Amino acid sequence: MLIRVSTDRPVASSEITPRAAWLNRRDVLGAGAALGLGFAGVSATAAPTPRSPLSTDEKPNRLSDITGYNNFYEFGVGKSDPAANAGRLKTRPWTLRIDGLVDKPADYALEDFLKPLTLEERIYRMRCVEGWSMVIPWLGFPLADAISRAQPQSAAKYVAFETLYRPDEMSGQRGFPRIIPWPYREGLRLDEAMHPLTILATGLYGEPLPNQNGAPLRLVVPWKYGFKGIKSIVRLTLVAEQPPTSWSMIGPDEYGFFANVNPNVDHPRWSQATERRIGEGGLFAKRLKTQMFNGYDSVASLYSGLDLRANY
Ligand SMILES: Nc1nc2c(c(=O)[nH]1)N[C@H]1C(S)=C(S)[C@@H](COP(=O)(O)O)O[C@H]1N2
Ligand SMILES: [Mo]
Repeated sequence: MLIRVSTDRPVASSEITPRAAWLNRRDVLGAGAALGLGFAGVSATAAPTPRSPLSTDEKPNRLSDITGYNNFYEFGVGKSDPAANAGRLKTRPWTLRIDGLVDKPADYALEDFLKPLTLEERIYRMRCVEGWSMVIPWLGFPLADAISRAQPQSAAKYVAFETLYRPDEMSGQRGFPRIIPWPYREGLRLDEAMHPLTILATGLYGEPLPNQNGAPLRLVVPWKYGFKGIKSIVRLTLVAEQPPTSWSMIGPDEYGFFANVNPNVDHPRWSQATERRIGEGGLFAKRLKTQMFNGYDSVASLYSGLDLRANY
């Protein structure tokens, strides 16, 4: 695939900001100042706490890599398409529906939903099934907090997620052929969803989430391949059976439901044993060895008794 290098820099000034500087800026954000991102940021509604102990110590990617090299097919299939096209998406007002097997189904105005939550920073490795990885400083809160608020019933075993469907603002949804059946859908088993490493992100690098990264709310599951990290979420549904997902609908032999990072299971068309860290030495950079569960070993107990070759 042709890799185009984006020149679109939605947050140009902070492109190569050293960590210390953006921590300070984040404090400013916590005090309520929104930094020219076009809306009063969701991330600014709660002052973020210090960095989570769940974070990695790896050096985060540059902001320009994180915001310029994206998969978000609602805005096109090229890596720089989301940066070029996602500016049209209106992220306010935004409604999050939580329904299905819960005692308290509701349509939440996102701002109200986020107000009582404390955002924390987590620096997570992210591994795309296409063979590249990034390290991203997310701002977010445990998905478990959102799910608990709706009071799941005992019959609920999975969570189904849906992205916004709004072809007027999402050019990729107007295209032909339809790349995937919209809306984009994902799913987690309930115990995966409730795991403390699983977060809903509202920001990165201490600022509100750029549209191309899934504003205003996206899933981050660091031990799974990137496609599980559904963006611009409008609905969470608690269900009894494993829900269909976009990628397992179009390529069940290539993209399994579990999608745990596993260097021992090849994608049918390429190896999953190594990865290229975006931003380091271009195409000729030494490839890194991919770690089981992307290095997040503490999740292994979720899968005891499950054959991870058959359940990829
Ligand atoms: N709605 C939606 N969510 C999506 C995608 C998409 O096309 N649409 N792409 C997925 C894939 S394949 C990856 S690797 C990650 C990329 O997230 P990032 O652009 O924030 O790095 O988003 C995931 N979430
Ligand atoms: Mo991906």
